[in-house]
Amino acid sequence: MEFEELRQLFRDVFPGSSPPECCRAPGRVNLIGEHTDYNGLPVLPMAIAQEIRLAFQPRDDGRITLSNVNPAFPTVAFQNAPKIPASAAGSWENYCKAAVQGVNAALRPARLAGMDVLVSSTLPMAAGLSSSSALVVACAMAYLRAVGVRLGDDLSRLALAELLADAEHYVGTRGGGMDQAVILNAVEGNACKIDFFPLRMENAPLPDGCAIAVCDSTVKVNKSGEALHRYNAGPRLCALATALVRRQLHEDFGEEVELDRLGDLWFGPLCLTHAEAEELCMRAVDKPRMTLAAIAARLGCPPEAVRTRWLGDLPEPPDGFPIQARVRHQLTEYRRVEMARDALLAGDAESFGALMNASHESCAHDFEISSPELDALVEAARDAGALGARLTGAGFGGATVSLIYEEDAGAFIPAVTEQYYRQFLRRTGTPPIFIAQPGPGADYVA
Ligand code: NG1
Repeated sequence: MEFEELRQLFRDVFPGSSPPECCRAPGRVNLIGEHTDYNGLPVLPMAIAQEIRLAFQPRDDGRITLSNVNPAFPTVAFQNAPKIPASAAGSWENYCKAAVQGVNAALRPARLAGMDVLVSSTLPMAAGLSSSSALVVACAMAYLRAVGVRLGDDLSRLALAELLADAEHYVGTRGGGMDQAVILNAVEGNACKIDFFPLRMENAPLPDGCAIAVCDSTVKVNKSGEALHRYNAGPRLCALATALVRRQLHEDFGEEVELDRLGDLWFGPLCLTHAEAEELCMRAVDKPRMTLAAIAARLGCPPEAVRTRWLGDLPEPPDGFPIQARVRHQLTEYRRVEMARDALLAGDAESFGALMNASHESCAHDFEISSPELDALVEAARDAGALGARLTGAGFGGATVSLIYEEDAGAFIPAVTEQYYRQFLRRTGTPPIFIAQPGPGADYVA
């Protein structure tokens, strides 16, 4: 829905209101660097043209009413408060609650304002395109207006991205800060390499003539619903790996060494090289699989303590947890992101594509976030001539990204349709593929 129509509709949905303001927040695809952000290791995403659009109007009484032009999302209202009770897992209003509570906690506004909000979207939900973070960002931008904070003047875009990365944990996922960072800071025509703690961004355009083909596997992943536990297994095992590495450092140095996340090996006071970090990690996690009992013995604490502190309800596989493979993915993916950034800066499409392919293999085998559908779709894209193809985002379903020459799109789309959508999914009709160029970040719309 265009903004003009959205403004009109707002006045029907909220009768008696004055003309609303509008803002937009784009979706994103990650080109390389998967499940690395929450470890403090870099990622390389780009914003896309599909976006969440909001019409909104502040109110004085602290009442927040959310309505959606899509009737699948029921209208909800709640009272603003320092601690806002969450709705049932998977409820769409939780993303707005996350944004409002996050801004309240970080900025402590003098008055907890309310707002009426009408949401519309050109961004498919649960397709790995970060519709959830786009909604969080858009709601936060609307709420900033309600509490009189000017984005870019009173609060920088990087600071808002950092605070919203934490705020989104409200919905139960333990994600990193990639999505909020790229959604708020993307620059049209550029992908961006993002580093964390503190947040830093570096822009790089796609190689000449190239575009990203985004193919929806059509397997939906509701990360705040049933897929929550599968997603959180990544952060949980990485946090446990960090504890094992910290233990190893303690043994090596005879004293406690601070290590909050794996990325601190390179960026913290330790400042290790890749080779040193690899050598240390492989000594700390020296078996392909570790049982709960073995992990507890290594950490010097009872198994129940390991469960409570790191694993939660993650079931123990019969042959133990595959922590070594998870760590290997982090180590190799970090290197690939660095090389991918260099390839973009050098305009080297072939190298960038090869790194995307290698990333997919690592996501599939070492991080185990792929699925038969994603593997088949990646293979179809490569067979159709992509320079590189991989799953994008949290995994388990959602979309793939392929680097192609834009002029080849006309041949790429029917070839992938024939191989994946017709054969693998036995579907016909318009294939859920779009060709993307890096889009701009979120903004208010005049
Ligand atoms: P998506 O694909 O939007 O669910 C999630 C996390 C990211 C990152 C990726 C995997 C959130 C909001 N997003 O993204 O931080 O960890 O998975 O690379 O949790």
